Amino acid sequence: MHYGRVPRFRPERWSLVVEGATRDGERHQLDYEEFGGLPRARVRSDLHCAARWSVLDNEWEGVPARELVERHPPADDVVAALVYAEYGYSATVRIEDLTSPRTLLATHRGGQPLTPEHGFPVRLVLPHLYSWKGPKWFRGWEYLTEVKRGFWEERGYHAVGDCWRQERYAYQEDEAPGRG
Ligand SMILES: Nc1nc2c(c(=O)[nH]1)N[C@H]1C(S)=C(S)[C@@H](COP(=O)(O)O)O[C@H]1N2
Ligand SMILES: [Mo]
Repeated sequence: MHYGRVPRFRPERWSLVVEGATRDGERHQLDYEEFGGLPRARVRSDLHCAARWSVLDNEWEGVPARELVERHPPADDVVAALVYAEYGYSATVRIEDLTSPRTLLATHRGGQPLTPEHGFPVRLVLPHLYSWKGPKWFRGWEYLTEVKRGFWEERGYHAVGDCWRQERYAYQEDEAPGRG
């Protein structure tokens, strides 16, 4: 389930980017080989689409997002990140959600590399958030000092998107003071 075409993977042109309000003020870029050298982990989780379907019990494998946050940390006043994919798909996530120990830059599901339709080579998996927060064909993030809304957040979806709180729509953002 996604908007638009499945992008073709070209390893020589691919990179992961950490930009925006980084602590050192620099834009950081990792090529495919450097990404392949990062520490890896496995996470078992369900995928919950806000349109009320789920794919239960996925065995994800990849690089914990916090590995990349630790390498290229945000400035002190950063509140969120705009995580993005090929073709401009993006989503707003809080820094604490990005650095959750279960948040993964997933390359494999069920022991197999991701298929092109499901995000190859990398998709972001945030198990406790609705799955629109996790771009397939993931390419990086921009650290934000003020919340900027991503693809679905601009179209009326929730800035946080916690699936256990059923945070689907933007109008719910006022219901939990201090969140979003
Ligand atoms: N790049 C990109 N990633 C995306 C989307 C998209 O449209 N583009 N859709 C999201 C939504 S709404 C869902 S429910 C899941 C679907 O993942 P699946 O196709 O692996 O089931 O991908 C998410 N990641
Ligand atoms: Mo979705």
